[in-house]
Amino acid sequence: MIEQLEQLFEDAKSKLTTLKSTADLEAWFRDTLGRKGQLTALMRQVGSLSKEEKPVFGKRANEVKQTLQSSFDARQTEVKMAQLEAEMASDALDITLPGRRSRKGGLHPITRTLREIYRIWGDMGFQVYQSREVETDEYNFEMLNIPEHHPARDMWDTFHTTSPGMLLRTHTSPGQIHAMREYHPEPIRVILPGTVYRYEQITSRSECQFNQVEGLAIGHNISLADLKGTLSDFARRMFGADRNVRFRANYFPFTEPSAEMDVECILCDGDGCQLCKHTGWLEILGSGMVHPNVMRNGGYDPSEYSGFAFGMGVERICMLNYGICDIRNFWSNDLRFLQQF
Ligand code: 2NL
Repeated sequence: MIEQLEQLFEDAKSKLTTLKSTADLEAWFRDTLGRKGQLTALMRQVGSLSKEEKPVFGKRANEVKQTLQSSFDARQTEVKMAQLEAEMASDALDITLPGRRSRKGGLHPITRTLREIYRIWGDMGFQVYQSREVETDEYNFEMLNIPEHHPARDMWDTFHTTSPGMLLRTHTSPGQIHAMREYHPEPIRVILPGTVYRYEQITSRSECQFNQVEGLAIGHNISLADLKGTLSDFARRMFGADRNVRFRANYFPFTEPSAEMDVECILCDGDGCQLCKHTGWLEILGSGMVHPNVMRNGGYDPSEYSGFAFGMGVERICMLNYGICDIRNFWSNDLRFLQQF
């Protein structure tokens, strides 16, 4: 029986070295070391041996079992490694292939125009002040010298919310009141960019949502000359150094006096064309000296302080700059339009 054991040992050992798959290895284990395997069967016959043979056989059988088990473990590791290497070789990435170029996005034309405006006002010492889009009636109208039932209210068609007194800002001016109340009694130089909302008919020239940049300068001895000089400088930086500007008297409830600023038509240089409706001028912004009532509402004493304010429509300026003829292009997400920028 000891010869049978040695024979089994030799056969199993040599077979093990020929196995190349995990399935074959599992089969070998079942046949040899498993509960119903040959070695187990042989060891069960130990009872038929003589008293002297038993311990010799038992000791050898255990040695054989342990040796086979560790040979099996080693072979199993070898086979798994070989499999892994084969997989890696066949699935290997070819790092010499050319990469896929990622598609570059572009900035929205309104973003470009806004950044241009920020840069120019930033160079002139104005910082960006941002504030909420949902406002109270008080900040959007009352504090700006636009009382209820006053005909001036009709200048802004308003989206009201279901909360009484809460609305979508019709201009960024309420932000100016927030800025004044935050900074008084310090001097102020801010611009206020942002989306504003008006409940009106949508056409090629007006949407119910658009962007505005307003500005505010408050301090001692700020005069209409400062307004004209600063806004003319802005126009030159924005539209070209040799472009003329003109101011026309106008009315806004929050400024007194008020004026609109035009620049010479950027298409025909003032000769008259379709863009400027043959006037030679393009209207760019509204402005004025801050009304004493508004000054007081912001916390400044109008006998000590004065200031000027202005407001411009970003879409309008962008349309003039790029020759865009329909404002609805901006927010309709048509890539054929957007990819031109
Ligand atoms: C326009 C005209 C303007 C202002 C906005 C303003 C705000 C305060 C006080 C005084 Cl808190 N003024 N803002 C002043 C004049 C004109 O906007 O046509 N915007 C598109």
